[in-house]
This record gives sequence, structure tokens and C-alpha cells, in this order.
Amino acid sequence: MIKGIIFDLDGVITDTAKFHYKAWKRLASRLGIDIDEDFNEGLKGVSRMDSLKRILEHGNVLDKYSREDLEALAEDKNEDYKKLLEDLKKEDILDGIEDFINEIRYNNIKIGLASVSKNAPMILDKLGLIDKIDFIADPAKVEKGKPAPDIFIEAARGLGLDIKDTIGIEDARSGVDAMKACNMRSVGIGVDADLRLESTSQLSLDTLGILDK
Ligand code: B16
Ligand code: MG
Repeated sequence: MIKGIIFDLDGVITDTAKFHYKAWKRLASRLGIDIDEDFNEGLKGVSRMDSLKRILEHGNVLDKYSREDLEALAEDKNEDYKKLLEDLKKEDILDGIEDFINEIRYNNIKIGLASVSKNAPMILDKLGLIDKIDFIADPAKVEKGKPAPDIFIEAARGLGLDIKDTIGIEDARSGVDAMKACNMRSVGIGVDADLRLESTSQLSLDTLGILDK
């Protein structure tokens, strides 16, 4: 029986990928590296530091930077990213998500968040959703990012649930792979998973019930 639904944030609840892309692109071009939207696709679900390393590797310059340089660059990107998020509001919630969250709560099913974003609580607050989420897994507490299953395991633990009683929702390949790695049932938005949907507007308990045969 489904007792908990675990959401990814970026690409499922709201589209912050476009802001990550803007901030990374600006930082990369400052360093003489060009990234495009295809490259950005591969950064979805990847932690801030690992994203930075991938960009520097892409420009063949990773070995030029010390640990301290990397920390400073990641911080610069985050400050720029946070400025882009300043106007984020309720209207930026992706289609159907608010109704789906209300339906889940009405049915006494718990809601968890498995995002590797350290900005997740601030983003949920701006969207007016923070009080509707029962547990936000803290990415600082898990050793490995997606596609390792750690953040999903931590979200289920925080909800007090067995993995087998949960379903996770993701938009990134790395996130679906993370769920598969811990045998969590998966819903993919625009990505193959146990159940693939093309849009968040298709999410409902009825649609997910298909998984619960
Ligand atoms: P932050 P998710 C991920 O969020 C993003 O997809 C990824 O692009 C980003 O680098 C990562 O969060 C870290 O975010 O810099 O805010 O800590 O998809 O796991 O919700
Ligand atoms: Mg995502």
C-alpha cells in the first residue's frame, strides 16, 4: 500500500533548471567555457559541486583549480542563482502539482522531498508549499548524490516508512536510477521509469494506483 510519495524538486515541483542553467552559463563563460542546454540536461539532479566539476572538466581545466577555488566558484554560482530565484512565487508551481499535493494530503498519505538542492527549503517556502511537506531530506546528511539512492532512502527514513510503501517522482535519469538502486517504485516525468508520464498535470492517485497492483 502506498503510504508516502516522495518528490524531486527541480523539474517536478517547479522549473528551477532554467535558473541553474543561466547561473552556470554565466559562471562558465567567465571562465572561458561554453555550455549549452544539452550539457545542462546532464546536470539535472547533480549536486552543486559535482556540476561545477563537470563544467570545468568539459573545459579541460579542472586541474587548474584548488579546493578553495572550487568552493569560491560554487558559492558565486549559488549567489547568482539565488538572485534569479528572488521573484519565485506560487504561480511557478508546475501544472497540477498543487492539486496533487492536496489530494495526497486529503488521503492521509505522507509527502517527502528528495532533492539534492540545498536551497530546497527556501524554494518551497517561496512557493507556499513548505507546510504541506512532511519531511525534507537534507542533502548535507547524505554521502552520495543521485544516481546513488541515498537521498531517497533518507526521505523514506524521515517519513518513518519502508521503501516498499513509497513511490518517488523524478524528471531526471539520475533520479530514476537512484530510485531503482533502492527498489523504490518510480514515476518519471518525461523520462522512462516504472510509470512514465509526459507532464506533471497527469499526476493523480488514480494514475499512480496503476503501480499498486
Ligand atoms: P543547489 P533536484 C538539483 O535539484 C538540480 O537538479 C541540480 O541542477 C542542482 O545542481 C542541485 O539540485 C543542487 O542544487 O545548488 O541549489 O544546492 O533535481 O535534486 O531537486
Ligand atoms: Mg529534478
